[in-house]
Amino acid sequence: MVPASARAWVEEVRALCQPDHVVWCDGSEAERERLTAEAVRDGVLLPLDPVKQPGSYLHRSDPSDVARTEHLTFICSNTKDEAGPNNNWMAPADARAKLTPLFRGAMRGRTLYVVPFVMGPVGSPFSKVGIEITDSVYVVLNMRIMTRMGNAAWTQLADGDDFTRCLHSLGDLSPDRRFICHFPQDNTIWSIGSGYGGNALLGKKCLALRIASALGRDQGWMAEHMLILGVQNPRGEKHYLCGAFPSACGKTNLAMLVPPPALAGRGWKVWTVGDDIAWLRPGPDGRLWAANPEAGFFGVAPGTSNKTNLNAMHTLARNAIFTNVGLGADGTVWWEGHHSPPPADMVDWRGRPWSPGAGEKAAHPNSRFTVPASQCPSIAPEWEDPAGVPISAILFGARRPRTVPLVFEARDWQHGTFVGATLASETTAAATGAVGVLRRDPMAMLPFCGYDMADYFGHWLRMGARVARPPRIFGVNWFRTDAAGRFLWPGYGENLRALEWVIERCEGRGDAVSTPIGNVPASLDLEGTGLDAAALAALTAVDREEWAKEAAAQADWFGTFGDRLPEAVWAEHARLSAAVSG
Ligand code: O2Y
Ligand code: MN
Repeated sequence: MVPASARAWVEEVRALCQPDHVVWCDGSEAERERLTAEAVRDGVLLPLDPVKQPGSYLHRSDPSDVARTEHLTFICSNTKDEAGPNNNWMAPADARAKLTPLFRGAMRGRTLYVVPFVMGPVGSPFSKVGIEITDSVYVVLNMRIMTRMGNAAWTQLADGDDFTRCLHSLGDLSPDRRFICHFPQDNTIWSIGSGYGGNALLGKKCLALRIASALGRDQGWMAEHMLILGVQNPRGEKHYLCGAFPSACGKTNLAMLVPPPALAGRGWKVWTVGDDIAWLRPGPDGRLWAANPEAGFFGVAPGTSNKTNLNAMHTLARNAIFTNVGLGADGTVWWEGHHSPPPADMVDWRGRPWSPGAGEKAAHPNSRFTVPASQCPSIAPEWEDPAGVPISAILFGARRPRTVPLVFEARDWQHGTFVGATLASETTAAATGAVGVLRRDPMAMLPFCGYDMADYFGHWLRMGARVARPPRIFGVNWFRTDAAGRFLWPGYGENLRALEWVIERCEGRGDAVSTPIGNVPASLDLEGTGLDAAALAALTAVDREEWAKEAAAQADWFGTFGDRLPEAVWAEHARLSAAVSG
């Protein structure tokens, strides 16, 4: 059942890392129970209250290891040019020479787990097989939630060798010996020195975005940092949307949106297909189809509450692994922004006594929950359809207090590619510590594109030409403020009102006003919001002076890509500059 290619690779790694034991994981429930018991015994997982948080555990990562580490993440393509200015680059031979001694003997005294997994619905043409070798039982248990792990991978692989080789070791957890290296030409990832999230669960950002983006470029598909949702209108018709948002822009909340009473009462429903990553391929009908490669959610805990994301709260009510949140004496977890008051006698994410006046946060700002997507009340019945779902629209959203309207429609695919390429978001304290700094993050892919971003824009343009009925592309901004800094838009479930207009436009309806940056709504369904036509005018205003400044900033930034930036992107920029000047 296990192909010779996989056996040979595991043997090679075993000889290098010298573990005491080797365990081939099968993904079964019995195996999950056994590994969980071992993790509890070794203090890797702390069991939570079996009644209040059934089947759930807390993990505390090393305090120096709490987030993705972009400066230690490398694309080891054959040439530096191929990796582009958006990536750290290391020559493949240098990377192997640097990391091989770190892996040598790294698993002595530990167990080497072989984790076969499928990204994407099993048996789907979208899907890809990976094998992660790791010495972290926490990684194994998270991979079981986040991927289709186990024998399904061997079945899909048959006797082939088309799998991503994902090698991970905790090493000594020192940031000085921490490297996350991607070898796109070898379909290989090497990660050492971190046990956290995207650095260690190699199916997620490393495979499903960095490696997959390069595979997609070569094979004619797209790996995108996008949610996928289904919006069902009162006639029962569903449209599927993809959306790219930089961090701290409410992407998970949008993926699990709860319609406000006024729209729910009229029959509007929202379905979740994916919260973070979309793989897109041209379908036989001339449309672009999408699948979620993941099987679970790895969501940010702080700020998640019954008010901001009721569906997420229901999802994580059981069978969850929490990382770096606070813990009460009653065996329940807590984080800043939770709707409940903190439980009594709490310890913080490092296990130190904590009380509300402590002056420090109980949960790390990047603390997480890992839960099966199947537990989400809004999960679409078709979320694992091997065919994927047909995409009507793509949204590019960011946090922009000024300049960018609530929602606007690009003229066509080329213009939409430009809208995505110019995506920029203002930082929040949670993200960086610095507030209000504008960060460019094209298609929200800057940390995740496995090759030169200018070439990636070129790939977008080529893909548009390959589909006869491409999705329409829209910009959205839930965060516009007035002169006093107050939000103009209520956000959360009310964002469905903007999606209603998006869908009308996809159906060839919906009144629009043409502006220099694209079409904005002439009217929106605002019933029950307390907002009027003047509020809509403020939300959709396009100020030429502000846009002239934006175009100048875009030009500076595009300049960093040199000659590789496609002419079509410069043409769109010239068109915008001309439209907003004078
Ligand atoms: O900090 C990490 O390792 C996780 S980053 C992450 C996790 C889930 C979804 N998205 C992201 C992200 O950075 O975009
Ligand atoms: Mn993400």
